[in-house]
Amino acid sequence: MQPATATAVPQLTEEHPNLTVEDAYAIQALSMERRYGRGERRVGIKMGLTSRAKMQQVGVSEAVWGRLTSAMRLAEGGDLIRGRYIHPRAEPEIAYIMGKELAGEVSPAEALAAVEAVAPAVEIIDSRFRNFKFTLPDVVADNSSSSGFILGAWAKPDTDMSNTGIVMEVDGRPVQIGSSAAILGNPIRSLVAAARAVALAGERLEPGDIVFGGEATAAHPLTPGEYVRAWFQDLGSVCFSVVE
Ligand code: OOG
Ligand code: MG
Repeated sequence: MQPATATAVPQLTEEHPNLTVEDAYAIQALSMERRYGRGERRVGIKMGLTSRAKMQQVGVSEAVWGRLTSAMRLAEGGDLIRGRYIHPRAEPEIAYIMGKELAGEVSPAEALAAVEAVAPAVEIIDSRFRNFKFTLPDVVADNSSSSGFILGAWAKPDTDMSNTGIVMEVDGRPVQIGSSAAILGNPIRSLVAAARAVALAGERLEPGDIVFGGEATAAHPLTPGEYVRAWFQDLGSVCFSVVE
């Protein structure tokens, strides 16, 4: 999560080695309450570590989730100000917007029926922990590293998203290539997992909520001067520039 001072802190588990994942979700919920108190609105949720490439990149083997707020949204085609972050990374992701409520145990077909539209998207992750290093409870307490998001144009969810090709380019050069099939075999399973996760926290996905499914490749560390564009087969692209 983007700290006001953009300063890294030691991992929570260094001082509290017995911190559980359950404790960590309680910490996440409390820190989100603070943000809502400062005027930010919850606009949806993000799933993370839903692909093997990501699990390997960070050395954690369980899917996680976090909350997206209104303050995290960056304009499509706009600038990301590097100095506001600690060590930001970009992840191309498929985003869903809900047309109906969804919570609890649902099938992939029920999850898809609750989707209003899908969009190409990029999530900006920026771990609050030094060197982007964390254990599972650390990352969960840190809102699963979520720090920003950029949405492209919404499309009807009738396109088959089970094996969508994804290319992330920097200055026209591909830096990550993947397929949405890497997300739990089919990204709709991420929405199924999201419905279960929010219900366990006593929340639900409401119409208008945005859900980020998690990324299919490893994340790209951002440097000022870069122009980043993520392409998604059948969905188009989403872009932004990194400035000092
Ligand atoms: C944890 C968040 C992972 C994803 O899409 O897999 C995530 C991290 O890598 O810092 O957002
Ligand atoms: Mg992500």
